[in-house]
Amino acid sequence: MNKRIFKAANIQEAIASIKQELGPEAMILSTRKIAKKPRDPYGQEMVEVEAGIRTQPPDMSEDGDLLASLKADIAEIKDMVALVGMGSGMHKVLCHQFESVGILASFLRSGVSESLACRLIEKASADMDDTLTPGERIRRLKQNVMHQCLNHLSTKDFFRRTNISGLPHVAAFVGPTGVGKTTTIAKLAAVLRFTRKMRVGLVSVDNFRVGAFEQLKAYAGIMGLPCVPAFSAEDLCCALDRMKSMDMILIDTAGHSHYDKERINEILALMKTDFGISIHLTLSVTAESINMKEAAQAFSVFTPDTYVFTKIDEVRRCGKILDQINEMNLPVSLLTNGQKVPEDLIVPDRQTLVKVILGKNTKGDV
Ligand SMILES: Nc1nc2c(ncn2[C@@H]2O[C@H](COP(=O)(O)OP(=O)(O)O)[C@@H](O)[C@H]2O)c(=O)[nH]1
Ligand SMILES: [Mg+2]
Repeated sequence: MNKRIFKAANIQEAIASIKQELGPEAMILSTRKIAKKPRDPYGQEMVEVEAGIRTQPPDMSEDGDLLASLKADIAEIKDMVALVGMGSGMHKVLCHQFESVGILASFLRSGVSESLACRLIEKASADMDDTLTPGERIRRLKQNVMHQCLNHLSTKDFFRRTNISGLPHVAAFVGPTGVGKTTTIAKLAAVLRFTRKMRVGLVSVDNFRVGAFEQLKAYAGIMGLPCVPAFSAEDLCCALDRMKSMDMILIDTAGHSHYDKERINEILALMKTDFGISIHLTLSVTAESINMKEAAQAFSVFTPDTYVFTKIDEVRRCGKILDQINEMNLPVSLLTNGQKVPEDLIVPDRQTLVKVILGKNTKGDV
């Protein structure tokens, strides 16, 4: 047996690294928690997992496929049994709905938190028909879980031509510094202008003159779109008034730390205009779940209409999106998957979103 020790911030990350580095046949041999060092203020509790893989390839007979699938099942069950005790919710799920082992493992591998995964499975297994055969139960459970996920998630393409009122749709992007707001606006502006043939104007709202305008202006210059800065509520009203003939006006906001409540409130006050502005909360999936949650809370003062999740190309698992939507339920309007403007932009439908989150197809196959 070829054994290795993996350390990670949590069990999901450890399993993901094990599966990636040792493959699906890897077995978990032992787990332990490593307490946070009391003297290190930045230290975190970690988990240490010993995993191993057989060095000899298994004998393949005529029933090789069946054998391989049985072995994978057994390895998965061993994984899960080894994990019992790491969290109370998981323990409950495994005791009461043992057939959900594979589903739970799938969720954890996608990066969905253990507590949400357990809750979804518990809900999905409520009212299950006791007369079903084990095979049918699993199939039904998978369908129910997928149903739960789909019920949680919604998408909305906010950026269609809808100016029946004769006024442009004004959409502002808010979120922490560096998440990709300006880049996303540039991508979206290009799609709206060149694919959807809309008239598009850009405004950069900045309460601190940090030079955010230049970046947007450069993109606007390439696409031949009007672009103006606004440093006050009056500036913004003027800018929106000047762009009245547009179909869509996209507002970029200067990035601020989500801990800087004062600056966030200044931007909020600045955007209080008579134009109805839709708000799109932009969050990067590279952030840790807890930071994403805190940022979303800080920017919730804008009462956002949709989420934009950026940088999905930079992570292996996007399950945290499901956790974030569970925290604050909003439809997802856009996803971004790279730095290329305008290519790396996705206007997702629900199926695409589930696929991104769970990394799977959506026909009951969690
Ligand atoms: N990998 C990756 N990088 C991105 C994506 N979107 C934006 N970026 C990069 O993130 C950095 C910050 O982007 P920017 O638009 O200036 O962020 P802002 O501060 O929110 O406006 C830049 O280097 C972008 O190229 C994405 O979807 N994937
Ligand atoms: Mg910016």
